[in-house]
Amino acid sequence: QLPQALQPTDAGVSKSSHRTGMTVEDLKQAFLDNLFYDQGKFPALATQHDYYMALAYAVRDRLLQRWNQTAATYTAEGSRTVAYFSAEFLMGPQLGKNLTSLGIYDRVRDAIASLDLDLDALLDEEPEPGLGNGGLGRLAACYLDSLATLEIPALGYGIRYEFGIFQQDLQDGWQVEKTDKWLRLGNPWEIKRPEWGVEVKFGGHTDSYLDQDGCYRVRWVPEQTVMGIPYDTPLLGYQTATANTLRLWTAEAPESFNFESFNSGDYLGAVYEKMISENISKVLYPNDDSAQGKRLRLTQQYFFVSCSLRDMLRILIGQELPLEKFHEKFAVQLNDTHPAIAVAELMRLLLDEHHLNWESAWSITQRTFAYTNHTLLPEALERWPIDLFGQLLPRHLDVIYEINHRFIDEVRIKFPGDEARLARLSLIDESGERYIRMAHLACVGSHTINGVAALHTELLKQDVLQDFYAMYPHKFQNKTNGVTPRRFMVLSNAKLTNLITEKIGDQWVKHLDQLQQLEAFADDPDFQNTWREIKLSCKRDLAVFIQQQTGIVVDPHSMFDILIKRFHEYKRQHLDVLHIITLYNRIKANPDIDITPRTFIFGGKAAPGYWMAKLIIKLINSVADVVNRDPDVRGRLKVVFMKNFNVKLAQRLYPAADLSEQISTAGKEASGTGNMKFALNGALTIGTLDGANVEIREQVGAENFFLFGLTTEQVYKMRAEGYCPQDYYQANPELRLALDRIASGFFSHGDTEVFKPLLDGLMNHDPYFLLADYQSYIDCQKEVGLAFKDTARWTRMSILNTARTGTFSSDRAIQEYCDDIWNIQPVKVAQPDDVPTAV
Ligand code: GL9
Repeated sequence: QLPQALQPTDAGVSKSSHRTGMTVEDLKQAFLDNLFYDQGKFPALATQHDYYMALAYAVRDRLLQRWNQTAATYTAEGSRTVAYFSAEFLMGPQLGKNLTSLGIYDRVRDAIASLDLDLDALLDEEPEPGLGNGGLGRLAACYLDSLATLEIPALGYGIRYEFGIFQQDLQDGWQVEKTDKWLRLGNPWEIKRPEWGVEVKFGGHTDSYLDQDGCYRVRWVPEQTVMGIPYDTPLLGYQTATANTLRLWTAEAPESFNFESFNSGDYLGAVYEKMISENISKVLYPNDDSAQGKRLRLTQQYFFVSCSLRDMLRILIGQELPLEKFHEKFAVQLNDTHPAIAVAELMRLLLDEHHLNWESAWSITQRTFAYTNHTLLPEALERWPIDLFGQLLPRHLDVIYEINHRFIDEVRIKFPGDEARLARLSLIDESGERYIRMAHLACVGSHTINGVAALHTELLKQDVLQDFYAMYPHKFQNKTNGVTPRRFMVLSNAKLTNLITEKIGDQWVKHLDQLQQLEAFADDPDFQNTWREIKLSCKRDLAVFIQQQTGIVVDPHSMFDILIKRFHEYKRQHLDVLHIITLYNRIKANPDIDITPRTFIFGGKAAPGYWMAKLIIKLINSVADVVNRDPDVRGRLKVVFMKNFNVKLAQRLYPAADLSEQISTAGKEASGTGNMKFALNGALTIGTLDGANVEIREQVGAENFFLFGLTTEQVYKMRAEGYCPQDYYQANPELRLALDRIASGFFSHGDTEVFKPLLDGLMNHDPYFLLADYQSYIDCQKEVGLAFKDTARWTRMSILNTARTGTFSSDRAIQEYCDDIWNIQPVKVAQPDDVPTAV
């Protein structure tokens, strides 16, 4: 029951009519009013973007009604809340998503059509909020969708980067980066909350003093202050009234920042300071799976973590709860180590600002945080040079030393006399230049540590975090990743969604396991036909788009063989290229050879400083140029690189895929989530036993999955015994021909230098075992080609892939986090219609 003061939330607010009404007429009227009153336009002057904004605001009004209701409910009930801390949230466009959640997609289409406008064109106007690099940021977005859909009180906390992930362009086949000005035309989904701004301090030094009670205390005397200003975006669950909040922080100069310099005439100095402050939230670091150790990056991490913890304390105190209940009110999930500084910051806040003793503060801290590890790559483990860290956060350095001191004592008791172990476990790396190890801080400061796929969690326990596993075995859990079927099926694949709903009803959208019911139709010829027609129709849509974007004509009847993900050597996009070249060479040797026609589609960005990844992009485009033009190929092979891969583009690609390429070196990909999106949309996977591929194969059945390549154990063994890629080159004529063709300049207008670094790397080191896995991949691809020709078999496999991937819903993953890590229950929010209306 809501207390009187909060009931109802919309007392005095104009309701029904077009402000919140859900009829086609209401929606149309809201749209027209917004165009006039918010955009200040009438049709003769309005742009497509004005129309998009008018519609977005109409939709937002409906969200706000539910959002206020949700906030009132949570406040009244003092609900336990998940705080998901993440430096990245790759949300994707919001308009379509919100129409789906509200269940008004078709009505809005009609309302818009009745004005002779096209909803698809308006949806296309929305710029992508690209506040993430890839899998890790998109996972955070899927999890927020599931949290709201499962009616779990939750806040996403992160950074409102002014420039998100760069836009990728191609020049002469090379990647070039352009800044992403996603906020240029305004963001209708966010609400600025300056009244909840907080101050964040940096730099300076610490000193000690005796307080009034004669207690020895430490105080931080910082040098610089910036303001963190929150911007809130409502996130509505799928056909629930629960609208949670994504709260992203922008850095601003504090109001009083420049009075002295300003008054002393140093106007430029004052403006400079403002500029420095605003730099903090200016741009997303575009590195995926690698850490750089840059000062601004640590500043960003501390900035958003400090803002968020202060915000949570405000909420706690506002609800008149004592500090000792912080961990009862909030469960904080650390999305990788990017927010791990939160462990030290919460300690500092409790000790220095709220005067708790160490034991109480530490107990609260450890019971608050849980940490998700997302990578096995050593280069991705964040470490901060002590000097840099101490300059920026001197007080936190003290706190970390003290945490370490107590932790090392604990280790000493458990493993007496094991000095090497102490050095390995220490929060401080002292093997050379001294560093703070953020993963160690996260492990010590959290009650639970989880990996993101079964294999990944095992490898964490045996390898990367084995000493922590020995120390705290009870802390380790697996939480296999999941993806939201709302965005990656309902919103992006309406045709398949409708077919499935016709067959098994609509409950599968929230209970994805129910897709199992499709198994009954896997061999039904009528169902198979419809299934095939839908896939073909999705491929036709994509073919049109490909032609618009690239000028390349592709055949929708050919196999759409898709590899989309960030570019990285371990993901082995170049292995796919070796397959293309091998097929091409076979055609050149025997132009009448019978091969299954394929369209190879690539997409993905390379980190701007990752030269080898950029060279692989260039290679794909170079091979594409030759293969696509060669008349001998007779259209049997097409190679397409779709530039600027992002959520928007991804939504066009998954539904049209026949084959999903998941070909990383075993033991390198923590999970992958694209693999799940493909399988859900009925694509078959060719993949290694890596990440979640292992579990996907278990679910869909080995006979419905194309497996190739070395296992993790075999890779480890080969590495230990000394791997010689040259041997494979010498022994395999097709492999040799493929590599020689690249080296000869065949794909580079005679230039024999350009791909040399790539080839030298493969021939001499090949750390990702391409040459070792080549033949197995080629053989497996042959199986794929044959299977595709057997349409009944292929369709059956495709149906079974969709039917058996329900477990990869992010709802399943989030339910496990709720039960096993957060200990949190849903809170029912009343639907607007159930709410008593104000008179
Ligand atoms: C990643 C892993 O590499 C993926 O295998 C995993 O699926 C996701 C989500 O758990 O996390 N870790 C990581 O640093 N990135 C991942 O994708 N990087 C990016 O965000 C691109």
